[in-house]
Amino acid sequence: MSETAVLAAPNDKPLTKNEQLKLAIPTLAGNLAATLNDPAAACFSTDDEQFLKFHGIYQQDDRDQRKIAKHYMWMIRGRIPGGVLSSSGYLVYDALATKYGNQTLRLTSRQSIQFHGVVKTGLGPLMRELNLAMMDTLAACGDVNRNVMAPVIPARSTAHRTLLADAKRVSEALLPQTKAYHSIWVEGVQLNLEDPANRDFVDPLYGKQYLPRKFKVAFALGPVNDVDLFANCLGFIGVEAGGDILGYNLTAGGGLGRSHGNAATYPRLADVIGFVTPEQLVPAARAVLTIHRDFGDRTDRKHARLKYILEERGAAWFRAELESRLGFALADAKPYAFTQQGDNFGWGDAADGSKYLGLYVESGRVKDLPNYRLKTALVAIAQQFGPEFRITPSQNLLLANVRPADAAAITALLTEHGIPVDRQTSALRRNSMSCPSMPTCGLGLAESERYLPKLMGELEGVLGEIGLSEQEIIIRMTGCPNGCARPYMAEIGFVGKGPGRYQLYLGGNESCTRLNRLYKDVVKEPEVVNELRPLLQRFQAERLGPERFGDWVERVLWKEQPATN
Ligand code: SRM
Ligand code: SF4
Repeated sequence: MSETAVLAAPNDKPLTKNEQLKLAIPTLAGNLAATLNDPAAACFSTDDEQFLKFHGIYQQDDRDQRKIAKHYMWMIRGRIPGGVLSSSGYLVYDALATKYGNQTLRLTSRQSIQFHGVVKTGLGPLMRELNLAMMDTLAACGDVNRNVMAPVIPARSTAHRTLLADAKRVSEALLPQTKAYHSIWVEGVQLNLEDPANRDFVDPLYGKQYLPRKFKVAFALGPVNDVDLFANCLGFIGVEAGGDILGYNLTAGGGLGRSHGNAATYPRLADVIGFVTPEQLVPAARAVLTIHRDFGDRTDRKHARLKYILEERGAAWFRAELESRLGFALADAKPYAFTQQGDNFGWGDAADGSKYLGLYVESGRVKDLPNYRLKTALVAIAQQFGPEFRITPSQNLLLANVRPADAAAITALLTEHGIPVDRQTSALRRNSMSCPSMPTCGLGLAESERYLPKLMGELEGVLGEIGLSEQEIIIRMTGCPNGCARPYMAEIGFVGKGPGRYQLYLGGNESCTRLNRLYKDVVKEPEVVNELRPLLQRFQAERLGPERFGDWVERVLWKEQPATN
């Protein structure tokens, strides 16, 4: 089958509005450059909002100010495969956030960086300057492949280096080819939509309609599942031989987004499909993407992710379809094991003799506080020592390729700026994540990034009372059920239901290979700690040896009280 074939919609329902937009303007140019260049236009049209996403941009408004007036601002997300930036690249991000954004950089749960609070006059210059520095935001959002994730730890260097290079190869191979991105953001020119070359443009991989929905790829290497591999549409688990990568177990059909009150939407873990060699990697990635393209539901965006194809047609059907597109049979998956998730903090030694430093960044928000000047410190480190910046899948930072002779000076610089290197934060915070939600996210129902630190303080108090201060528990919070900080994989997950109200999910595991389950449908903010205290007390009393909280929930709590989902 040709790479660009699009099968008929699986039912007779009309195509969604987004599908019609993509068909009408397959270059994804919309009217973006014209609006950008028009000082009288306060914002982009609702149609253009959809096109903006393919360029890595979201039109937002400040939700704190909604009652007074709609205050438009833009969020811009970088494409940073594997989360790796050079020091000079990082300095560009920092300078642009300072000049055009809200003075913060937001490290994301997919190893990217977001600018928040960019005003319209800053949007064009920011995009141009980022691109002129040879970085881009193409396909960081939209119905295309998103930022490709890869492990950050350079400790076992050969295999990790290969993995990262392969992640970049896949990222490049899945990029859309439209020339609109360059035309709008670098040249500032509106594409002529009537020109047949633009009107009839067909992307060689995505076709005229792109994907029915977003598509996500991650690479992982056991025993560390730091990327939450099974939450991705397509995953590659590195299989090592002789210290390098022999090939990959291919996984498909993971995804977390759901909607309140819609049981037809649910989080799902990916299935392990088979094994591919490094040469088969890119063809396999493209073929999986085309299965999503051709079989995904284009009539209902809530049902359009690849995970629903896997759930409804099954892994055996999927493997046969993939093999038929590839023209060869896949080998069976090879043994693999994940035992842990999460980041390394403090100094570590890489196999090539260099050092790396893991830094905790609360909710991924790089900013300066009076006694904690992380933003300034990172700029100084980039300028003086030039390490590689690696954004972790848990919204933290790893400075890599540090010369051993520089380590002491970097520690001193951080200490001067109020940032400890040894004991950076509590065991609880080290394992936490939250999504941005208010005031930038238009979909947020409850606070997340602005509430989690307070809740963490309260829970640290409870754990201290019952003698568990050093206990690691993976806690994640999101302001709505879309799942951006992957709360459904956490040992304790909070999912916003409305202002000050959260669903409480319990029972994920240390390696983030198990979905948690709903424990309470509504917990009000003041009750969260009282809800958890007795459970944590019982966990302390009943745990078997070093058993984790999530495993205790699975072994004991779910036996007594069947989960509601
Ligand atoms: Fe997300 C939409 C932020 C990772 C599932 N996500 C959004 C938007 C763009 C809101 C919107 O559509 O208007 C959020 C912007 C908020 C803001 O103000 O910045 C947003 N998502 C994020 C980030 C920044 C959260 C973070 O704390 O880091 C992450 C950016 C990742 C990146 O760099 O590419 C982010 N989003 C995720 C993840 C986690 C992952 O991919 O590993 C998920 C769950 C996994 C998945 O996709 O199934 C996720 N985001 C969603 C969904 C639900 C999709 C679905 O299938 O239902 C939406 C809503 C949508 O797409 O309609 C969404
Ligand atoms: Fe927004 Fe919901 Fe994602 Fe949080 S989980 S960033 S509230 S879409």
